[in-house]
Amino acid sequence: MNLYFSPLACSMASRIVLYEAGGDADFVRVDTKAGRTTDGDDYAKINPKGLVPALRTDDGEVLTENAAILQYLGERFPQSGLVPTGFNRALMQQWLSFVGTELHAGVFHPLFVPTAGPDAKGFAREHAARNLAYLDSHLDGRDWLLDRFTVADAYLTAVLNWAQFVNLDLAPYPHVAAFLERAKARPSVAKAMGEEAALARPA
Ligand SMILES: N[C@@H](CCC(=O)N[C@@H](CS)C(=O)NCC(=O)O)C(=O)O
Repeated sequence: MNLYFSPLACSMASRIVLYEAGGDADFVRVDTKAGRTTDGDDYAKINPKGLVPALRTDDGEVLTENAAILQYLGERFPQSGLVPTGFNRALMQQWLSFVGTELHAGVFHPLFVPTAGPDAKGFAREHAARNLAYLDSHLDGRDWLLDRFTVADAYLTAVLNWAQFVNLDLAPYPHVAAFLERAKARPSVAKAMGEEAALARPA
């Protein structure tokens, strides 16, 4: 299995899930700007959208989109309990969707992208205030999004970790900030973040 990733990008959620589950993969770094893997392969032939993550399964199939990859990985290691069953599974999908649309695409994407102007960035910060307040109230009295750590928490961890890079203060959302610290204390997250931070640092 190959996981195509860029350091500290959303693809880190899949690395966290693999470490949580005790799974293994070949991690293939992608320079998304150049459209190449570090092996020199044309990434457009792997994921025509040019984005990480992408996963090549042991059967040679390619899967893209965080929500799909995370669920696939969680189910591949059912003993991990990272994908719940029954109604909790639907709740987990609800949170995957919230993280992917309201936070990743709605807040952090416009804050990161240099071509998003002041209006777009202002909208993103308003969107952040509304959605982080909602998340904060949900996390009041809870450790994780559901009653245990799931793949949705791995995605939320990767996304919230970007707040430091876009000057988004989490202090007004103490339960969100506490979630991030709790997640960082998990061995899987500490390992994934440590490895990817080292790769992101200029040599
Ligand atoms: N909808 C996609 C979004 C993936 C995405 O935005 N990936 C970012 C990294 S977090 C990326 O590859 N950006 C590179 C670029 O825009 O050139 C998913 O959920 O997988």
